[in-house]
Amino acid sequence: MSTRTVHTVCSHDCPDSCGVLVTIDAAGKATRVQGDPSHPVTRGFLCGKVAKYLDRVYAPDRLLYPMRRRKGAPKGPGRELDAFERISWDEALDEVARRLQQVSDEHGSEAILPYSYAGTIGLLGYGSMDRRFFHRLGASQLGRTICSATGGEALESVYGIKYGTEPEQFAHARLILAWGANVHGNNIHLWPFIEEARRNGAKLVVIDPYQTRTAALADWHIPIHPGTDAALALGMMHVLVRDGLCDLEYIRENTTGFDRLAEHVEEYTPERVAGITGLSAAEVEQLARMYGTTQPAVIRMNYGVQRSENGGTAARAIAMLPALTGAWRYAGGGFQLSTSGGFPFDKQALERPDLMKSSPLGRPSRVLNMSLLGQVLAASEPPVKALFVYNSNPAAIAPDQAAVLRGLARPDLFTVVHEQFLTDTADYADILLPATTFLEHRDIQGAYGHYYLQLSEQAVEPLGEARPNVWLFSQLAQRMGFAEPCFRDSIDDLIRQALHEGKEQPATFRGITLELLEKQPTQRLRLHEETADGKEKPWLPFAQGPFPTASGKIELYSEPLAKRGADALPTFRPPRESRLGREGSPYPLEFLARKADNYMNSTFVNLPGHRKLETAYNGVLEMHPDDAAERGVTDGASVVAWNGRGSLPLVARISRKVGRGVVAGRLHWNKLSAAGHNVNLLTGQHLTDLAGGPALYSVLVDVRLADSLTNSGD
Ligand SMILES: Nc1nc2c(c(=O)[nH]1)N[C@H]1C(S)=C(S)[C@@H](COP(=O)(O)OP(=O)(O)OC[C@H]3O[C@@H](n4cnc5c(=O)[nH]c(N)nc54)[C@H](O)[C@@H]3O)O[C@H]1N2
Ligand SMILES: Nc1nc2c(c(=O)[nH]1)N[C@H]1C(S)=C(S)[C@@H](COP(=O)(O)OP(=O)(O)OC[C@H]3O[C@@H](n4cnc5c(=O)[nH]c(N)nc54)[C@H](O)[C@@H]3O)O[C@H]1N2
Ligand code: SF4
Ligand SMILES: [Mo]
Repeated sequence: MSTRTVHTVCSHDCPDSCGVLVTIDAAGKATRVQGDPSHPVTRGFLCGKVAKYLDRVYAPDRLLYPMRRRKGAPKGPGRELDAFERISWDEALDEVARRLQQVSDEHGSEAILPYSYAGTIGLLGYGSMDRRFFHRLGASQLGRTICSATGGEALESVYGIKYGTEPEQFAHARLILAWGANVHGNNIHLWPFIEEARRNGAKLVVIDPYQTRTAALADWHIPIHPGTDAALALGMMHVLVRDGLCDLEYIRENTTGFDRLAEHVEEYTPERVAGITGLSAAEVEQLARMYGTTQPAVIRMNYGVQRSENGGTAARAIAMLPALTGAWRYAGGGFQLSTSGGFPFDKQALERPDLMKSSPLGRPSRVLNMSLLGQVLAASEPPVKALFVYNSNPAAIAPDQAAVLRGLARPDLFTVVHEQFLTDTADYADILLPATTFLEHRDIQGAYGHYYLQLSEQAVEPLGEARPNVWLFSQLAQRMGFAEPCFRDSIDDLIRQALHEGKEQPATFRGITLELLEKQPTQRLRLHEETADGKEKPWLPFAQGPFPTASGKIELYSEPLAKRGADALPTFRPPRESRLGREGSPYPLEFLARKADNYMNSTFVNLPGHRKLETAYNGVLEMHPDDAAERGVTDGASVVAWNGRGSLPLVARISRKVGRGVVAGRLHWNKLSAAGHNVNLLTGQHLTDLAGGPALYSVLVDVRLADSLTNSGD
């Protein structure tokens, strides 16, 4: 057989979910990856991270065999693979099953905690057989809050569902606000649509405390003070109401609570908002008037906003703006945070929460918040005695790293890690299991940045003895003696269940079956109606109600939140770790513990080619010249950024990418960093105002010159 091409989907945690074509040679080896040109949104190109994906798949440091920690080898970094001995899959599965059973017998099944996030966002790899397994086991449930839960709850509180403007429609916008959204770095496939709009005269405004590539390319960059977005949105509302720029007809028909909101925003005058956000009053006016007088106007808010302590409220307030101006009526107008509400997969069938009833507990188990991993491992009742990590690298990505690492180092904690590489977390494993990449298994995938469902075919045989998540948890279920037939479901069974095949399918999935996906792997969700003459109508998700909220309207005032004692109307409160909320704190600088443009959270950091592209930022702290001068810090100086949670050695880069009072660093691997820690040494376990997310972007630090440290970050 000669070469062939297989359709796959990039499964990294990115809004774009690119279609990826993989070329396979006669020997079954992948020789090339390229963007699928027929994908209407991702249109044939890949980001720099994945364009070199074969470097990752065939990396010499891939984990290829199950391994067990050698007797006496201490947990933690420093010994690489020497700490482990190779074992067979049979031995590994037997041992894991035996140890989990033992923990369950001795401490109760809730002493077992799965820890997973979005290493793959392939539907089955992200959550299917694994969920079934832990539900049946009676393990603690994991509150998956680390990324988007806060913003998701905010959006649902206003609109009832996570829908947003289609990316294709951005081309028709006249005004685009990228609000806490690093489009160019994190969501590159939206960029060509924005450029198309700009060629037709649209303006791009970026609201971000950091001058990202997106901001540098914008018509107007507003370097807002971190955590003050709610105030800006409320100030914009003040001007919209005051100057009669609201679409009162839209508001009357579709929203509830407008009168109360209008009264509430009276106090958010441009002058007051200026004092909070760092903009001038004239800029607040200008932004509000620009937004209120331009249609179609679209807001691309990404998850940057909701990572601050009161980010849930901020996200709510920003999400309300298009409801006030009626921007939802226009093709190319509206708002996008996530499109995931477009994919009504049958989660009940996939995850089977009902299996908790058949567990030793006989009831739903407790939920432990993944953003509090440090605390959870230090103290919970019953204590966590077994941790099963997959799709995640908590040693690097979870906040308050010192606490997390203390927990992972506990000798009495039995830790399983299913991974592709020897990550910072894998260094703490008792049993280390090799996982496949998206080229090596079949899955289906929705997206959170567009409305196409795709089949990701298996392109190559698994490397070494690497195995997919579904296989692992199915095998473990057999080892544990779980008799339910669902544990023997194949990947294809799971796909059919997810699509509600054989049942009444939700309207947006109508006719989408595995069989169809095998013929045409990219399927547009059935959202669009046709006009009488056969043309397609633009899909306007919120042009009119009813809305899936309690009131059936867009909720500008939220009764459900009021009932929980939360702010029914969005109200600005400064994060405690911020310049306005710091009262008594000795740490004056706001620290942005950012993502890297050339990594995906902590993924790709181990690959030399990717690391090279990030050279300018690895181990670097960006500082405003005035903040640096005050501390005698010069460009290239070794510094320490510190707070009550830790001291992190970094190299200073004097930069106007950050404003006065803000410093920034980027995610990395601990063990490839100078002092064995990354930026999460400084982030904390304080939570956001909605859904218990991590306040990763509400962090105060101070910075001083290092005594005599040299930094080896490459
Ligand atoms: N290259 C790359 N792409 C990625 C990722 C990656 O690590 N690298 N991660 C992926 C993941 S997991 C996600 S969730 C998405 C997230 O995509 P984004 O939401 O775009 O991600 P962030 O970089 O967290 O935040 C966006 C911007 O918000 C800014 N920001 C921080 N605090 C505030 C604030 O208080 N107000 C405002 N207005 N802005 C603020 C940050 O400076 C940042 O530039 O990206 C995905 N894509
Ligand atoms: N300081 C700071 N901290 C952050 C963030 C930040 O912006 N700043 N961002 C936060 C956000 S938005 C997120 S989403 C989280 C992300 O946190 P994580 O979801 O933990 O993301 P990654 O760091 O990409 O680690 C995912 C791991 O899963 C592995 N993996 C990939 N595919 C598979 C698979 O099929 N099976 C198995 N078993 N493993 C697989 C990869 O090799 C990788 O090591 O980090 C959060 N932490
Ligand atoms: S990381 Fe995002 S942009 Fe890059 S290939 Fe994957 S889906 Fe596309
Ligand atoms: Mo994320």
